This record gives sequence, C-alpha cells and structure tokens, in this order.
Amino acid sequence: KTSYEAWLRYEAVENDALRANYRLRCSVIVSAEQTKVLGTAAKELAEAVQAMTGHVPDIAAIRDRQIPCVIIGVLGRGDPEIDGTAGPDADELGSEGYVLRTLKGQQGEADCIAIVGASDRGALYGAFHLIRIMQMRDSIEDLHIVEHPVNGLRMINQWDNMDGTIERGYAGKSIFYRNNGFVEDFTRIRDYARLLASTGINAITINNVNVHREETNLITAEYEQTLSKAADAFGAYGIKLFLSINFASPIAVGGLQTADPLDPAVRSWWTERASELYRAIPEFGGFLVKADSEFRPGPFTYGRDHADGANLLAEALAPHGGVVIWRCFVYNCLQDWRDRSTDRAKAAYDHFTPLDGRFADNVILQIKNGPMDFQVREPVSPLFGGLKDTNQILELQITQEYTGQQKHVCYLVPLWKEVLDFDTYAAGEGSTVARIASGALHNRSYGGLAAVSNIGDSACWTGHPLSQANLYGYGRLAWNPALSTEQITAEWIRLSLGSDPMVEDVVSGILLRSWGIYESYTSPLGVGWMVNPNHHYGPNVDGYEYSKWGTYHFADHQGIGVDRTIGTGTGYTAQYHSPQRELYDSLERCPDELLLFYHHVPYTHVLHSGKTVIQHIYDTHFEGAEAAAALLEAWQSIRGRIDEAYFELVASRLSEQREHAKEWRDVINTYFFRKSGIADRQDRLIY
Ligand code: BDP
Repeated sequence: KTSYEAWLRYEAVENDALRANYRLRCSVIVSAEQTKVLGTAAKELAEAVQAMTGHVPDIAAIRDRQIPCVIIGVLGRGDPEIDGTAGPDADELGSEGYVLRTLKGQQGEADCIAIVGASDRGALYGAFHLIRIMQMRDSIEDLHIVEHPVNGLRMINQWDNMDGTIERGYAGKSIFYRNNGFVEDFTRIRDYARLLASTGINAITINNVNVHREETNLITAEYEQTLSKAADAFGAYGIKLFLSINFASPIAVGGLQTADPLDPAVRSWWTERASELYRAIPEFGGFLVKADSEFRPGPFTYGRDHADGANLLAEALAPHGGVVIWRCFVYNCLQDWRDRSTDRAKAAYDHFTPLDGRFADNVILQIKNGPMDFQVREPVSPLFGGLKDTNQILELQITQEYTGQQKHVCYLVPLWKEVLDFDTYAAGEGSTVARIASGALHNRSYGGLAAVSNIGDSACWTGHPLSQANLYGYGRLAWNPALSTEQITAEWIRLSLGSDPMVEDVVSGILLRSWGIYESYTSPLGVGWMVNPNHHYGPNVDGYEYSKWGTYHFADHQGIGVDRTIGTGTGYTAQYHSPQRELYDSLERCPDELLLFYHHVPYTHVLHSGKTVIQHIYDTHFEGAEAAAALLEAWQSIRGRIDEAYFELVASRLSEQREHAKEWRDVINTYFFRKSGIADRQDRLIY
C-alpha cells in the first residue's frame, strides 16, 4: 500500500494541534465553477484532508463567510474576490501558475485560503501544493506562494507496446495494454495520472516510439473511443494525450503506395486523419515521431529531409492547435566498425543543424541529453547549442536502461541537474541547456522536457521503490529546473516515507551517493557501453565493440578511449562552442570523468586526480563494489522506522545490487588487467 501511494501518501497528522489546525483551515472547500479539472482539484484536496485529519470537508459552490474554507478559483472568470486575491501576482502566473494565499477575514468573518489558478490546471497544481505542505507538516497559516512552471511542455513518454510489454521497462507489464488492446479497467491509469499531475506533468504519449503493427492502428477510427476514454482520464488531471506515430502510416493503414511527405495524397491523408482524431478527442495534443532511426521508416526513403517530414505532420495538426514532437535520435545503426572516420556521437548535430529555421512553428525537436544514448556518463548533446530558430525540448530517460534497470539504485536527479546547468555558450555565457529547453534563450514559443517513464504494473509502480524518486524528481525539475537536488530529495523522502529525521538522513545519503557509486563500478571515465548487448544489463566490455551500432571504446593492450578531437580524431569536439570545444579537445584540460569519451590514451596516462587510467579503473571498481555493499548496511539502520514490506523490498534489491556490483568489479578489472598486463598497485587482483 505504502509503495503504491508513492509520494501521495496521506498519513494522519501525528501532532494534535497541527491536525486540528489543518482541519479548521480546510473545513470546507469552495469551488464556484464546475469544470472537470477544478472538480479534480476539490476532490483531491478533500481526500487528502480527510486522510490527514479525519475530517470530511464539504465541497460547496458558495462560501459561508463565517466558516474557514479553501476557495479554489481561476483568474479572469468574473469573480472579483478571486481576481483581487492574485492582484499584481497575476502577471507572474503565465498560463499554468497559481497563487496560494491566506485571506484574513474582515469584521468577524473567518479567514480562508485561496487557491487561484491562471487556468484550471494552475488551480489543480495549487491544490496539490497545498496538499504537499500538509504532507510535509508545514504551517498553512499566512500563506503567500506564487508559482508558475518554467517549462511549457512537461511530458512523459511511455514506451509501452500493445502486447503488454514495455520497451526498456523494468517494473512489470504495461498498465495501458494487454493482448493487443487497451486494458478494460482504467483505475491504474487514473492513479498514474494523479501521481504525474501532482508533480506538474501536463503531457503524455502512451505508446512506444517504436510503433509496431498494432500501435500503427492507434490513429485509426478503431481506437477512437478508447483513446477518448484515455484522454478523459488524463484530461481530468490536466494532462494532454499524445500518440507516437508510424511515419509510414499512409501505407500501413491508409492503403496508399507512398508515405512521401511532399506527395499531395499523403498530405491530404494526414490532414484528414488529424481532423478525425480531433473530432473524437478535441483535447488531443499531437504526435511524437521517431523516424529514420533504428529501422523506423522516415522521409529519407523518399529523398526528403526531416524538415519535410515534420512539416507534413505539422500542417495536418496546426488547424487543431496540435504539435509535432520530432525526435533527434537519428543515426546510422549499421556502421562499419572498421571505419573509424564515422562517429555516432556526431549524428544528431549533423542531421539537424542544417535544418535550423526550416521547421514549422508547431514542430518541436526532442533531443536526448547526450549525443549517444542515456549512458551513465555522457557529455551534453552539442545539438542544444546548435539550433536557434527551432523549438527544442530535452529528452531524459527515467527508466534505468543503462543505470541498473531498477535493480540497482541510481538516483538520476543529480545527473539531470548537470545537464540542465550545462553552459552551451550558444549566445554567450549563461546559455544553459535549461534556458534553451524552456525556450527562454532564443525566445521560442514551445519548450520543455520529456522523459521516458519508469513505471509498469509492479505493485510499487517502479519495481524498485527508490526509483520512484526519479519519477518524482523529473516532474519537479520539469516544473522548475532551478530546484536544488537537496530540496527535491528531501521532499520526496518526507512525502513518501514520513518525516523521521533519521530516515531522511539515511535515505538521502543513499540516493545522493547512488549515481556516483553506480558509475564507479560500471563505466570508467566516460567510456560507456561495456554492457551486454540487447538487454543492456550487466558487464560485457566488448559486447558492442565489434558490432555495427557505433558504440566503441577501442581498448587494446596499450590504451583505451575514443579520439574525438579536431586534430587527430573524429572532430566531434568542433560541435561545441568555445570554450567547451577547447576544453574537451585538450588532453590536458579535459575533465577526468569524460576523458575516455574524448581521448584515446595509454593505460599509464596520468589523470588530474594523480592516478593512472589503469589504476583509476581498478580503484573505482574496488571502491564502488564496497560502496554498493555499504548502501545495504545504511538501509538496514532504518529497519522498523518505515513500512516493513517497503523496507524488505528495498533491502532485497540492495543485496542484489551488492552481489551484482562484485560481478561488475571482477569482470571489468580482470579484463583490463589481462589486456594491459599492468598490476594493481594494491595487489588486489588474483586473476
Ligand atoms: C535506446 C533504446 C531503444 C530505444 C531507443 C530510442 O535501447 O530501445 O528504442 O533508445 O530512444 O536507448 O529510440
């Protein structure tokens, strides 16, 4: 139960005075308007108050001025009190913000708390904020909070297939599909919408970017009814529904001979399909597209480029206010590993920068955080600094494909913060990824974040309960990338596990160390890809070394690493602006953690840390495995302080991690010992 509720866990308030105060302040919930989303806001607040205080608040349309209440309203709908409450704050709300404010009662009237949204959605976020304050056991006297999301698009991508499997899913089966159709019971979908909305998520694609046969049909009349039911479930929580589409749909389901984006018949087919979809689902958000990548069809087949492809769909969606989200994960996955002049890391930039300025206004490019593919350590994609006249959003991976598959704990908020804070220097200093993604830097009309979900039908949603922190943290960062890791972490722990300071201390220690620990026993110095092919779990140094995917480390008996410099390497570093370009290009100055991503060096190369590369590999792997074991020990210290089942589940995952970390340590260290023939200075190697 505890783990299913995740961060929306409403325990009765322990302190009598505080409980009485919450109960008094939330005696009644007044919601004058009857829209669906406002209804959700009132219902959510009422349920939370009931669970935390035992009092069931009435939901009323009209306020009794003698009774303290929470008023929920929206700006500009003709209620002078609501408009007056926001006052000058109204200018700061954008279209989804809110004011949360205590109004002092005049002449014997009771005080009340006003939640004033800039829109229905804003009011819903305000209600969740008030709930969060009470979950954190903070005061709700004298509130004056003004909030708005930094990013317009705060999106989740499900990689769910209609057969019920989830691509890169580590938490069970899909909550959406079973046996090539939708599930019958939408309870879990609604509960998911709730969790997402409480962190501020406002958009979702519900099918895999790899659109197979059955999913291609999702845009046809066959699924209209069910889709509109799904759109309603999410719509009640202010979340717009999107679909991943197959670029070859005109052929696959339309019966046309071609999917050429410039063909008039193809254009009218998409236009008509889009109109049909919007007729059935007026709130539909638009399409997400993976094209010409990993065997997906796309405009290249017809000698067209990706602007032609995206604009085709944009034209069809524009009359309805829809958008096309076009992924930049485009590269040749059939490279010749002997041809060292090609470099997969360069692909996205090379494909998309020449198209800057050619995309329609309602096209948004979705760019993965790194140039490769969600490795435990990668540089930031240079494409963020390479586009000025194109809407772009940042794509992150919450599901832990390369970061322990939710068997290992790997808290990704610190990684994402580094990405968001990275300075591209695209328009001088301060041109951070956060400002590019939000659209602020180049004044774009669309911007935001998207991330691949980590949930499935597992009892705790995410397989590993601590992986919930990644989903929560993503939502919070999408809302405001400036939030600190510490704040997000503390919030998640208190909301999910209560406010025992010892629990907070131990769990935050585990979370905050986890990414570094995972990196230390897996992937040294930015090298990446030393995993088993296909499923990507567990160590395999040469698993991808002699294959076509373009993911090499070039380890031989003398050295390791990929030369991506301008002078002698692939020239990838030239895709960055100064001074990042020079920093990465320089063997002397390149940061240690990315050294092997940028340079091929002998094992005896000395790092800034003073260690040689080979000794660094040995040390980090020995230390990493020990640190992984210490995570379990730390966790053991809070036994009895949290829910027993939750405790046991995490403990069992942590002991699996401890064992698996040893396997990583031994495979990696043995491999490099044998390859290099260089002994460990501490003589720990026995192979
Ligand atoms: C990789 C995954 C693959 C996805 C692909 C993508 O291994 O399953 O289809 O990315 O993002 O990370 O399209």
